[in-house]
Amino acid sequence: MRTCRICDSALTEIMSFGDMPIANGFLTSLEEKEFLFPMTLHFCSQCYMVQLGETVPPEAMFNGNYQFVSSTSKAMADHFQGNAEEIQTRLKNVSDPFVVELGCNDGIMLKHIAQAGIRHLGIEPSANVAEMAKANGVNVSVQFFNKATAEKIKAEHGQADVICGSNVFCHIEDLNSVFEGIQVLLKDGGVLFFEDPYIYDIVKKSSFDQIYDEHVYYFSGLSVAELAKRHQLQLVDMAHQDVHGGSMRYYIQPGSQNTVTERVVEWIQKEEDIQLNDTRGYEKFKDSVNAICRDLKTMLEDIKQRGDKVVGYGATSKSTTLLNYAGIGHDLIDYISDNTPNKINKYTPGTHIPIKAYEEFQQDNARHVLLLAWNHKKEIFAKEKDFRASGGRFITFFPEVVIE
Ligand code: DWN
Repeated sequence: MRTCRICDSALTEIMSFGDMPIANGFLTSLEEKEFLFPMTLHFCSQCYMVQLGETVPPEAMFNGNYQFVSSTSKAMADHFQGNAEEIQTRLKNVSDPFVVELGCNDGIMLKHIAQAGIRHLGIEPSANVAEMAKANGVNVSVQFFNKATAEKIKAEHGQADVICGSNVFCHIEDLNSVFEGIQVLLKDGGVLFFEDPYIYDIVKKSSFDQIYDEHVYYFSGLSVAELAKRHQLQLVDMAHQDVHGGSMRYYIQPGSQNTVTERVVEWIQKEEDIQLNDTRGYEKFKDSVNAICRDLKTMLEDIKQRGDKVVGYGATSKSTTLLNYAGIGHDLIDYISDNTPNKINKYTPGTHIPIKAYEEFQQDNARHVLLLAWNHKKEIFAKEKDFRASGGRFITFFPEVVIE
């Protein structure tokens, strides 16, 4: 029997996806042997945490060869600049503040804090992206964060006024140890805020591609409030973010007597309305996921049978789940265009679809494009308005398969 990583209670399986490769494990050669793991999604009825059944050792995912860099999207760059501005406003009246970001990636947010002359430290376990952050003027320490590292940072720099992390907390299996570290490092009156894909959006849209090896947890207000409480911290605010297909930012402070905003009450009510505090809330998820996969595959097969080709747009981590679970391979997708230099000329994990530079897509006459980076739709549709105006079509698939 599997038990909850947060509270040790028994877990209930929501869905099984079969064997999956590492989502960011893009292959340089088809001869490479791939690491596979049985991917399942579970729910804890005690602390409401949705989580993977089996996980992959972090060193196999976040190492010197990590392929995802945050700064490939203009919208995300703007989003993180907004985060940095919010931090600066919060710290306006604090003398000599100290900001710590967990998983600072290429410094997309922290570089603004550095430019404002604020004392800061990025903690980033993937050495290659940490180098990019350094090049962006950010102070970075290449390590995983836990109680022991928090003690060291505190001894060297003092406690932090702000600790933050975007799309990081859901990646860390031993979240209790991270929260123990936060208890050590966060000043009284300081704030921890983090954002990650929101299980409410995932269930509402059936956007199951957010589920992959790197994402151990799928948070809700319900589960984050419980997690915070275990560590003498309190969930005080929630702010929904229109990024990564629907994310939630959670604000947490030390103690239990802080002012809690109306937004927390409202969001938790919405979560309870769709029963995210009960296994029943997840029952229909599997059926809608399977229906989307069936419809999508049928549509791609029809296009192929007509003699047309389909290419993919955005070799995302997410698409590893979509393509592998739906059984969509090189027979249905000619190639995937991506603007990340280190993904070009590689192959997608498990499905072995070649990844090509965006310039090749621009010179191509492909008329059907599977929008794998669907979370960047607004930005991509703006960029590809000529393609669409000349009859090119995008296929999107959440909450249902459509051509637009
Ligand atoms: O949590 C995570 C999130 C935040 O980022 C990670 N575990 C890894 C990563 O997930 P992802 O790979 O699914 O993220 P994106 O941002 O959806 O990836 C977009 C991909 O599409 C990148 O490879 C860049 C590419 N892209 C492109 O080729 N043209 C993106 C845009 C906006 C474009 O115009």
